[in-house]
Amino acid sequence: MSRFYISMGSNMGNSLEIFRKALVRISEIPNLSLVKASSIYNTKPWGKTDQPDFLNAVLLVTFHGEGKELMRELLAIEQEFGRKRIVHWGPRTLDLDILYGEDIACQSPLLTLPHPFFWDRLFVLVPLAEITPGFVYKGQRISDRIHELGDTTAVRKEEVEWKSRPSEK
Ligand code: PH2
Ligand code: MG
Ligand code: MG
Repeated sequence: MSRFYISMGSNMGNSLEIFRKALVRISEIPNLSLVKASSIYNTKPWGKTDQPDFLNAVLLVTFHGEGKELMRELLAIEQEFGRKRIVHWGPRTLDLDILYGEDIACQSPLLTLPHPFFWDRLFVLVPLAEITPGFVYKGQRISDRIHELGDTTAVRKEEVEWKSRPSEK
């Protein structure tokens, strides 16, 4: 069993509804348990800036199986929500990336772990720090990395409820 961090991103369609439904679908992946989900954040586009703002969130899950199997499940869920790969880093209904697996390195066409850019992107580091404030990568604390990257105004927490509470189901 391994612990994986997954990022969710969307800037096309009804992103909040997509996040709510996708979280249910992710929880249903065989051999997976959802441990924590961050709040949802409204974020300025990173890399390719001429596109709408995103919603982003980060999940911590445990999964009995390899990263590649988990990635295949996540790609299938992206497809369910109408993901079309047209523009590199362009607008998308749902992007599910595995950011990091504890004690896991992986280099294949399907999956590279750790994710090559995760430590540079505030839109994943801020939600990741919310669920795991003690996260350390290559000897650096996540809080120090966020401080180093600076402009956190590009990442704003949305005051919305999106995880179904235990009483609801
Ligand atoms: N995803 C990208 C490129 N840029 N910017 C934000 N704010 N959020 C994203 O999820 C995102 C991005 C490619 O995956
Ligand atoms: Mg991505
Ligand atoms: Mg992706």
